[in-house]
Amino acid sequence: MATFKDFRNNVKPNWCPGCGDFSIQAAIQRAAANTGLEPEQLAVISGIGCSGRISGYIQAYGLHGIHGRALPIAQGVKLANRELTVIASGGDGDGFAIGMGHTVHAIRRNLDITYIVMDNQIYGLTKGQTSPRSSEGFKTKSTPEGSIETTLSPLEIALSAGATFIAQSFSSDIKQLTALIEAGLNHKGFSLINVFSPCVTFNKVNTYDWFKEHIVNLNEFPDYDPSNRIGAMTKIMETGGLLTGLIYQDKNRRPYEDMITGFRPEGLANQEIALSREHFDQLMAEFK
Ligand SMILES: Cc1ncc(C[n+]2csc(CCOP(=O)(O)OP(=O)(O)O)c2C)c(N)n1
Ligand code: SF4
Repeated sequence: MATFKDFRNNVKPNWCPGCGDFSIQAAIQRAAANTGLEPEQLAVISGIGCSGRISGYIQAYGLHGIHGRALPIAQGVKLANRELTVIASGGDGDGFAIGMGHTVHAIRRNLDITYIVMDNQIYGLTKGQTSPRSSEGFKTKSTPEGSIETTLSPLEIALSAGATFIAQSFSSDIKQLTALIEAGLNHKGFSLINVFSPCVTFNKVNTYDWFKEHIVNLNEFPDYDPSNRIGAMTKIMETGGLLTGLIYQDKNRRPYEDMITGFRPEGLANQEIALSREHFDQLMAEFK
């Protein structure tokens, strides 16, 4: 059986020392091993951004895609080979700015994919511009006088869009993060896991200390019920979206791929897809 070390490759991440993304990489590797996966059973599909590099740092199938397009690619991979476990990953810019349309529809489509957003509340790769996750008043090169836009709440949007699994974590809490990724991998449907992942180089506001001070762990509420959708929305709003833990899960809705009629359970790679002579002649006859 594979251990987390089997999900390591020999590519050295070029993230800045201290970047939150390192812990997310480690948590994915641990969660994959804990759920009994082998590297060849996993595909990690990422967008573009510092965070998007993650697909190159995990020993598994992988694709470093296009900015904002991790989810369309990941959904295609899952539909083509439902035997693969598919993780999509990228930054808050990738998923909640340019890719937001895909995110909302992937959530409501509910294919069995785990989507891990590395949320540093800034555009890291392009050297520090304001993202939809940046706070009002946030000063960067793109908003030198402070952002005058409202901060996007992806958790509220996900819940409204019909999400079946929503969790949030912090890259420093690797124990909680690993457990939530495991829960996402085990969930039959689309799992959104938003992870606060400090950008130590460009975001001097939302630092490790800032998150430690502001995060509200759902463990503090022993009566919290993640199957209660209204309760989940209330808690997200009450905490200003800064809660961590399993926020919402609907175990009853079936994933998209289970509901498509005529969709064969075995992956394309294992199907006999060559046309028989008879079938080929039938098709050709239609063009005569
Ligand atoms: C279509 C397209 N538009 C814009 C860019 C430029 N670009 C690359 S990464 C990025 C944003 C990076 O921020 P985020 O997705 O949050 O990831 P991070 O680098 O912070 O991990 C942008 C705007 C691009 N590569 N492709
Ligand atoms: S610029 Fe920020 S997000 Fe990018 S690697 Fe460095 S610390 Fe991480």
